Amino acid sequence: MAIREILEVPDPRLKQVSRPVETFDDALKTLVEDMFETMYDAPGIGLAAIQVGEPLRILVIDLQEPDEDAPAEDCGDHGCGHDHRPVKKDPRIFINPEILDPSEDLSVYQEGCLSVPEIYADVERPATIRARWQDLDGNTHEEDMDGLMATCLQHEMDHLEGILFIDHLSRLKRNMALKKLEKLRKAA
Ligand code: GNR
Ligand code: NI
Repeated sequence: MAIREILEVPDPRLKQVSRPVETFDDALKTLVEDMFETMYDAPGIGLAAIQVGEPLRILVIDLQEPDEDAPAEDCGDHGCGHDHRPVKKDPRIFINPEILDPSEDLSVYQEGCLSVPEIYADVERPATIRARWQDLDGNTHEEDMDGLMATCLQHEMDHLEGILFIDHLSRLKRNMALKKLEKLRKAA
């Protein structure tokens, strides 16, 4: 297992169209493990293989939402007043994913991207989708998705086509975001 370097804009590799996975072998399992390790370390809720430089149609997602069944953990002495509910671990793997019948109604979500660090902007996408994908053994699955899962899967699927969330913004807003990122980098 290894944490891999995450490519950032304006790396031209992020614009590549990724190719389908054809061999479901141990090398694929190792890449998926590395992707999870890289995503959790970042931390992020999703990652496409091209973000670690592999132009293959592979996504990993873990929304890391609070576990509603678990009791809130005691803050102990530090008494910060936050609800320290443990997150529910839900690692999901999507190989050669497709989107079927996206809804006409849209939902807006403030998105971010590990390849466009520290920039956040509202993006409108179909609110619900049906997804089809393969698992590590090559078996096919289908599922209806909504909420953050639908948003995140569409964000990740965009990466497979070389599209970033800032490409959904007006040219003005995209240029403003890229300028801000440049400025943040210079300050660092
Ligand atoms: O960590 C991430 N958060 C996020 C928030 C809203 C919509 C999409 C995402 S995905 C992003 C990780 C990432 O860049 N995946 O490609
Ligand atoms: Ni992203």
